Amino acid sequence: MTPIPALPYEYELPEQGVALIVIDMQRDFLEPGGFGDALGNDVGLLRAIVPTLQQLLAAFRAKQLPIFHTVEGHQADLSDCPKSKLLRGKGDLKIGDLGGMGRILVLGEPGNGIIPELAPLPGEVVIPKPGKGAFYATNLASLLEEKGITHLVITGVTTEVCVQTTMREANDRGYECLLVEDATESYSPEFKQATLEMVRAQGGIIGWTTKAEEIIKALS
Ligand code: C5J
Repeated sequence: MTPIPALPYEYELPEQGVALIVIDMQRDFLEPGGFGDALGNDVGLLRAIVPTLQQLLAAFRAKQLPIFHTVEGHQADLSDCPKSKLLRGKGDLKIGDLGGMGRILVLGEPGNGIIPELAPLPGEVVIPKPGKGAFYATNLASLLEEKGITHLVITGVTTEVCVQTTMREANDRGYECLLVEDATESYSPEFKQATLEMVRAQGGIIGWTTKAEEIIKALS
């Protein structure tokens, strides 16, 4: 174990049994014409974390530690999209409609692809997920168990939606979760800040937060 500076106190990073989780760095959320854009967000804001994520990916790859990418998306017939999610919001474009990058939030469409700068390498798992949390209706739990993972380094977008939901799901399942402050982003800076604070409140009720450089230093 390597203790690394974190909040609310040091996080013990193991040499094995740790995985990097990269949540929903897909064109749907980062580029014009996708789901994030359809909901009225400034999608350019999320690009700030791309260089940091590239560094984290390189550090995990160098140590041959497991990496899991997720993408939020639905089957083409939308059979895995609850009506509540389908009908939510008052935008012009809804899930399944044809947007600027194919059908919005549908698996396999151009907009559903991970941005090229963060493209998964062969051997890295990409988990399609119909919900906000990466454990809901996916095989993530069994894959983590197979690999003996106990510690999760969590990154991606958006901090207060899919990232936070996944971290809460993981925490309830007993994982030691570390959220990387400069490798997660939100369309709303105040929501990001609030999420970081609520995760590490009450002695780390959901887990820890730290900066990417602390993890990279510990791994190198
Ligand atoms: C959202 C996500 N915000 N990846 N998805 O709908 O956070």
